Amino acid sequence: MKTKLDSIRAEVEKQIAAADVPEKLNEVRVKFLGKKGELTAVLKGMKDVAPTERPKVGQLVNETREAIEAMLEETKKKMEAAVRQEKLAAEVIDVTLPSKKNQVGHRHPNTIALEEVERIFVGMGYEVVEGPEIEYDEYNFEKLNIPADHPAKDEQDTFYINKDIVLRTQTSPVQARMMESGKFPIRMLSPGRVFRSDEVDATHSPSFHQVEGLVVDKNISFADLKGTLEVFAKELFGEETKTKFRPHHFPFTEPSAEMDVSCFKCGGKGCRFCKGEGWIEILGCGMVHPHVFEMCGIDPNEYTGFAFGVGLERIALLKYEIDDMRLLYENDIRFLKQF
Ligand code: 2NL
Repeated sequence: MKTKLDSIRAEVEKQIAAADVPEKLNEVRVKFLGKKGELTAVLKGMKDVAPTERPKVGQLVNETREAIEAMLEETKKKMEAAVRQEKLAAEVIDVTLPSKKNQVGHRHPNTIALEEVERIFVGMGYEVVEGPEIEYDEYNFEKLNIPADHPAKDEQDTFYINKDIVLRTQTSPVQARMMESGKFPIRMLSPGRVFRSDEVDATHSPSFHQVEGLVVDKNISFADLKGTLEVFAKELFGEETKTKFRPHHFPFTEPSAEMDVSCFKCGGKGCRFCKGEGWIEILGCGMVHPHVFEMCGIDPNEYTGFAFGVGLERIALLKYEIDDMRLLYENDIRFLKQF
């Protein structure tokens, strides 16, 4: 009997040593200790053992059972410890490794220029108002005193969705709506994307950005326009900047003017940047045309106002000395990263 038990124990030891996963250990347990297991079979054979021998044999069987259980338990613990160790090893972080380089984004030069323009006018009490890029012909042209036979209305210049709806060619329709609302005074800035049917080159694009400004109140004069735009020019290009207003024509303003600033590169002496002129054209402006007021339901004898329009790309190109507008639209990271 003792040899039989010893051989079972030796066999169990061998099989435990061969087991590599907890499931295999369980198979060993079932095979030897289970209901139909080999050790259980020995126990069942006790009835053939002489009664005087039974306590001794019983004790031997129990000892073997305990020894096998202890072996199984110990091996199971070892396996679990190994799994834990493996998990921990996989989670180890080497804090001395160099970090991955973060690619930090950049604001587009257009955005930088717009935020600068907005900052200046918000500082003078203007509100920023945006509106739709698709507009009624009526708001884009008619209410702005641009008649049906005006060249700007030609299909060569304007994108038509149908005969009544266009891609806005300026942001003034946003301002026309504000005037219609009849709340005064108005001090507003309307930035946004505008569309003109232009061929792409260094200074043209079919889609660009404009910032328009409008002030409407009682007794607004051309002096207010000049003073405001002088402050704007000095804030944008430096305190020493001079301004010059040249007569011009726009259908929506009367009188109209274009404003030049003294070249911020040469201070007005004339250089390559200002093409020897000493002056750089910056924006169009004027006193709101009485017809425009009337079409927006405002009595021009009671209210006056001034308006202006700046090309945002033009400001960005000048300020950051970029010589081709197309660079602003290509979004080449090597370009954008310089601002
Ligand atoms: C330019 C000229 C300008 C305006 C825009 C305007 C708007 C209303 C009434 C009157 Cl609602 N005028 N806007 C006035 C003068 C010039 O833009 O060359 N822009 C790039």
